[in-house]
Amino acid sequence: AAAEAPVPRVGVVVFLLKGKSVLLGKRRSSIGDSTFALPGGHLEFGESFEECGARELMEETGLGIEKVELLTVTNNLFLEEPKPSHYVTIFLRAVLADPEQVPQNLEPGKCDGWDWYEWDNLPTPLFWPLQKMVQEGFNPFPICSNS
Ligand code: 8DG
Ligand code: MG
Ligand code: MG
Repeated sequence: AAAEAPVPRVGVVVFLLKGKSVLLGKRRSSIGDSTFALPGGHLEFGESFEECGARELMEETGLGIEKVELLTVTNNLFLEEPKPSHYVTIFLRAVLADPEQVPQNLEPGKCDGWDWYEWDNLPTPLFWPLQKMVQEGFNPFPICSNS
């Protein structure tokens, strides 16, 4: 059979916010290997963005999330990869359902481990779709009038 023509896919990723920090993990993937990225994955047939974000968080970190909100969308072409790909990436934010809960690395083949990083002191290198947003001044935290 002929090779499938490539099509854009939908990625759903989550800025999980805790204090001034976000949850990041170093990727183990042909796309963005060894860069720090948000938890998330592929939108499945019939899912809402919020359902997908909560499912991926649970699968990858064991964390339950709440107050899931849509922030923005970016269009990302990964043409340099062995298998060129195109993602429409949906960025959500959320907070921990239980503030005491600790992330687990439930997919060690895909991630070196999860940790909290202060927004003003992010690790390098960031996965480039995230790096680009940071460079453009994007901030996932809710606006706080008394800071
Ligand atoms: P799945 O099988 O669990 O559904 O997918 P996954 O293995 O968890 O997929 P993923 O690569 O983590 O996420 C899907 C795509 O989303 C990824 O290949 C490219 C896009 N994406 C971005 N930015 C980010 C990000 O910060 N984190 C993650 N995880 N994916 C991102 O454009
Ligand atoms: Mg996943
Ligand atoms: Mg993932």
